[in-house]
Amino acid sequence: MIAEGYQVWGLVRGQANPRRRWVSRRLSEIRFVDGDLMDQGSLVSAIDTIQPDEVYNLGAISFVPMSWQQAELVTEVNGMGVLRMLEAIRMVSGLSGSTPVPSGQTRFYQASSSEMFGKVAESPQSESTVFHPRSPYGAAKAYGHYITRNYRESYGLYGISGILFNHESPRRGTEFVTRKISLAVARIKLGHQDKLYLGNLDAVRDWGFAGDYVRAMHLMLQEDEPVDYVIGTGRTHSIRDAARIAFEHVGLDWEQHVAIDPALVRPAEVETLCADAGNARRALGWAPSVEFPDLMRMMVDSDLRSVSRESRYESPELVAGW
Ligand code: G4F
Repeated sequence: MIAEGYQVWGLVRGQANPRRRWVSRRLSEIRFVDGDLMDQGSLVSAIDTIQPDEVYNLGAISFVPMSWQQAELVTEVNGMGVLRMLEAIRMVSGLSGSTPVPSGQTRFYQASSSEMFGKVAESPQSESTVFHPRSPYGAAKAYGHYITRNYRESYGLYGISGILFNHESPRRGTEFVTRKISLAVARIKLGHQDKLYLGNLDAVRDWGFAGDYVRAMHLMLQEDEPVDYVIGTGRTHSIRDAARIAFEHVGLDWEQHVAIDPALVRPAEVETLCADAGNARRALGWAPSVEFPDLMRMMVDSDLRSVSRESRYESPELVAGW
């Protein structure tokens, strides 16, 4: 976005948030505004201060297992937080539903999720597939999806939802399965760890490269009319495949190192996800550029470099057992 000439602002929650420093060190052009998806007034103030052309709501508690432990909090942030952001844009833009929509209004992108499909009604999943969420996280995301559509229909607000399937990169949090595997493979290869504990190896996901998915989000908001799109590769792999590819990349046999921890199996699992992103391909000209085996290898290589640099590289999440 910065390369395209945008002035980018980040909404920062909480006092002395360490991510602010992390982002500033890498992208000094980014400016920050304080705000919290749990606090309506702070969002109105942020939108009023910046008067943004485009708002990307990627703010969420994104780790699905957390949503069984703190269901109310996840619902507040991931569901009600979307409503609060829409209200902030509506109020500052003066959208009432009965007066004409002003030109040059703020455009809103909501990060919807393939978790909404949950116990899938059909395969692959497209924009018209019915939702059956399997977690409080998925249910909250479904609310965010529908309320975005409702503000579009009620107030003429330019709001869209991108239904993104799993997207990964070397920056992925170490609690998510691809990065948990890539970091463990690097640590095992370099002699810092022996076993990798995982949950359900049979779950199947449609994984893509996060950089491609960010490009899709931007493309969606440039359309004349607001339309929701599914974004994914249409290719699937199991957790077992992901582990095999990652261990093979460093010349190790995954079966020698992977063990099952039943505590990591979820109360209700999303067994399989596979995207039909045909509409995005046709309307936006979007296509993924990285195949999943190459993505896993990219993540393992990055973690090999990190672990070699900091020989005791250990993430708090791994220490906590996730
Ligand atoms: O990597 P995961 O934790 O991602 P999950 O639950 O699919 O959610 C991610 O993608 C969603 C889009 O579909 C986003 F909305 C969401 O915010 C997040 O980014 O788990 C993937 C699969 C699951 O089926 C899980 O049961 O991997 C399985 N798995 C098996 N063992 C494990 C583990 N997942 C984790 N995190 N850790 C394990 O040890």
